[in-house]
Amino acid sequence: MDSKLTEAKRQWSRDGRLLTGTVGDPARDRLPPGQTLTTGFPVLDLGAQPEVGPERFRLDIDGAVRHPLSLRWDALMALPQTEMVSDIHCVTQWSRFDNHWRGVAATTILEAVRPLSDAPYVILHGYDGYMTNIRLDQFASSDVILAYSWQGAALTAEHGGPLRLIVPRLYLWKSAKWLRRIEISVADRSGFWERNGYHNNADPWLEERYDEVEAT
Ligand SMILES: Nc1nc2c(c(=O)[nH]1)N[C@H]1C(S)=C(S)[C@@H](COP(=O)(O)O)O[C@H]1N2
Ligand SMILES: [Mo]
Repeated sequence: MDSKLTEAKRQWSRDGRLLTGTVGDPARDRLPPGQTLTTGFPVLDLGAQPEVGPERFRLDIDGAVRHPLSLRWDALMALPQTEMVSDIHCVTQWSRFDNHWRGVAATTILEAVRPLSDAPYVILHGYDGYMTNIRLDQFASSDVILAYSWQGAALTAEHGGPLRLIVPRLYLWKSAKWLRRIEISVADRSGFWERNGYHNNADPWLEERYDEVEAT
């Protein structure tokens, strides 16, 4: 999956592009450093938007867990449902406030599968082959949701429908679209953008856009 896009992004990473060199404070500001507010909802992905109808849909939650699950759409809907409102921040510098999501809380999933105590990482897999990694404590945050609805309507395929993850406290590349598998893992493993120069941790308030790059 190498391309002009990933080469350009690796160059940005080497150059430290977009870095302002400031640290944001979520208690004081709503917009993280270097971000611009948008009211639209740009679409960003690797270009292959898979069609995942309810028949084909499966969500596996497996790896280092006591009770692995392979959920069909109906089984997912039978879990407790919730609604959340959050701001999202994309590394390409747009942020969007007050996104209303409906779905299943990540904490609900974790209660069902029960991760083993020595497994502190989560690897997220999309139907398009996309992968990204976060820590289990980040995934277990009460604002993380497996979302199938945005602003009161079914999540569109271009934004990751039928089901995507939303991790509002991290840059949006950590929020896997077309969610296929949640793998609880003993070891950390870099995902697609993490291997292409993006920061492993992705905290927008610390401007963790790129790996090992100092702001200039
Ligand atoms: N499965 C999958 N998830 C993905 C991506 C992708 O290519 N495939 N791109 C990521 C990136 S880089 C971004 S910025 C956000 C964009 O989400 P949006 O298109 O809804 O704005 O999705 C993330 N999740
Ligand atoms: Mo992105």
